[in-house]
Amino acid sequence: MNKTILITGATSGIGKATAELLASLGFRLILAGRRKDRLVELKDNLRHLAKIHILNFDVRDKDAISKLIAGLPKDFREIDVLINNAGNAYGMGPIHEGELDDWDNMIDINLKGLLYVTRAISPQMVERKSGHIINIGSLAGVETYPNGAVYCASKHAVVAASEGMRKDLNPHGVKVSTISPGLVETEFSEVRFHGDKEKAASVYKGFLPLSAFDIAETIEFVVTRPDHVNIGDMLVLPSAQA
Ligand code: NDP
Ligand code: 8X3
Repeated sequence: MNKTILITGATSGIGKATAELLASLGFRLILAGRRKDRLVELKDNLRHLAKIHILNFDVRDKDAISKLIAGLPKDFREIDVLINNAGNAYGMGPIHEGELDDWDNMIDINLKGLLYVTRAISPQMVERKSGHIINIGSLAGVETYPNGAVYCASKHAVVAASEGMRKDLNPHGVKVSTISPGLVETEFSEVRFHGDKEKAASVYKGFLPLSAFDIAETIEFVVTRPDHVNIGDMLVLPSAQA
């Protein structure tokens, strides 16, 4: 496939499964995340399938992002598709007991980080009058639940930013899609509960959640539509979740 795709949050969960699936289809991939060892391992595992370049950055680091994007090797410089997937929840509890550092993490990573990466890459898409940005929202960006006010707010903001950027970029020939998953079993809950594996596993007990691969397949569908088709918004739920 003759497209270059940048995936943020490629070291785990949805981003990693998407990297594996898109590599198997031969897309040229730029894989981003903070855990460099995982990026290196992923590149080693996928290099027989596709051209892979890794970028090691924190989405909160706006200076590093613009430098790394500007310094991409020639083969990877023109990014056709940006998948803004990096994100997590930190903590779960009522608003009056919230940890301020957790709130900063969610807003700085899920919202501001997504915006920084978009700001660094969208100008080249506008210039070429072609490109596609896929933002990973959440069911938490469409509804709210108790003890999740700030994560839900960060994801509502992602959905709003995604709609807004679709309007801004539409006249320039750039497509914007939002994919909003329900519960997916990844490292998400382990991060949310600050490494408590037992508590994390309990989130997925008693029903069959989505797998990261389920969302990777959804992303693949959105990426592979013809140029004149844009999947605007997709809400993808496990059958057990209403
Ligand atoms: P994981 O925890 O498995 O993966 C999160 C990814 O985001 C990792 O690759 C991590 O990489 C990356 N990431 C986190 N913080 C940063 C940062 N500051 N800078 C760069 N990369 C970062 O979770 P999921 O795969 O489940 O999550 C992917 C996306 O899907 C998130 O946006 C999440 O909100 C969303 N989502 C998840 C759902 C679920 O139930 N799991 C449901 C709905 C939406 P590293 O730590 O190496 O930087
Ligand atoms: C992740 C899904 O329901 O835990 O966005 O918020 S949920």
